Amino acid sequence: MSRKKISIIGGGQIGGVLAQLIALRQLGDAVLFDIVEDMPQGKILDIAEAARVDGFDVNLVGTNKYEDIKGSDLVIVTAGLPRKPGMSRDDLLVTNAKIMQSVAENVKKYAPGSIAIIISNPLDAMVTLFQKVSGFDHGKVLGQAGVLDSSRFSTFIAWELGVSVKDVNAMVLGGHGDTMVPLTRYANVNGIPVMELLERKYGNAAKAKEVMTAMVDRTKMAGGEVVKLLKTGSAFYSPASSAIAMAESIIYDEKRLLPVSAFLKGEFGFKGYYVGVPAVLGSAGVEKVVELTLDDEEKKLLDSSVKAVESLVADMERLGF
Ligand code: A3D
Repeated sequence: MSRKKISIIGGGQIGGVLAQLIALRQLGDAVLFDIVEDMPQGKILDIAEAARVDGFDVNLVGTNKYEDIKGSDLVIVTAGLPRKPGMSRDDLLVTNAKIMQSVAENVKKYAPGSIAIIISNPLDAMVTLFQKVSGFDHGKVLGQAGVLDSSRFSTFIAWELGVSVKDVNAMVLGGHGDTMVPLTRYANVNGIPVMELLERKYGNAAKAKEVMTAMVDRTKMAGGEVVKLLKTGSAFYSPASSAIAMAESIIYDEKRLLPVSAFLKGEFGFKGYYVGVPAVLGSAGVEKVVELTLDDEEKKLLDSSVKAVESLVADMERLGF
């Protein structure tokens, strides 16, 4: 099997970590593109010079020329401003929409056969815009958010219960914003419901619920917690790792069922929007959106999360994007 070609658009904090992870895992040949002169070349040179020590052997290119992404199998887009303390993801809308428009035009021109994973915020709106401008099939454009939000939720559960995070399964659905929906009822440790384990730990249901609510709230605000500590940007290690999990499922046709921002054609009762839902990822991109039974409360939460995405997309369209 010849090596896949993966292009990263935006060589900032997330882009740099992505390039290093692709090299370390020998996931494919990587191209790191940025508009800042010499910066992607510098990062790639730095990563490439660790090849002997790390033991990887793939081609790595840093560039300011879109021509270099020609023939890419996969494109990962991180171009755009990150949040600063006090900003919401939605505050990035206008600036990042302009950037996303030019990125999508160039990916369409130079890598028309690729699958695109979008990471730039506000996530669900940026995925929508990339698909609209590129004209790519909906299943070939998807957004990374749910894998990270779910990993954050799983981490908090593992810390609370004193178990390995490897045994925690927890999913977060909905838009990538304050209205995201951590599915508490489905969260489990190797099949044992987290709520049951919390009730055993605390000996009463009310306290268990209170602890779960605190973990849900921390998950929703987890991006902001990191922004507040970093002061100069937002999370970048964990978003990069999350996109790599999606890239691996696509490149190796693993058919992993992961929560991603995928286009809905009636699933969960919604049509025409990109929203975080469980989906099977394989060599064709999003191969299937997987529905699950939601109770009334969960439906209400997902509904208001989709409404928030709808209103953001409407704002974007009103602004001419
Ligand atoms: P940062 O380190 O600023 O990198 C962004 C890069 O984009 C910079 O190097 C810019 O030079 C580059 N850039 C700007 N305009 C263009 C353009 N027109 N073409 C190509 N490159 C351009 O930010 P980051 O890497 O920390 O974050 C990147 C994006 O990801 C931001 O929008 C964040 O809000 C977002 N983000 C998303 C998540 C999710 O889970 C969805 C998590 C964390 C950050």
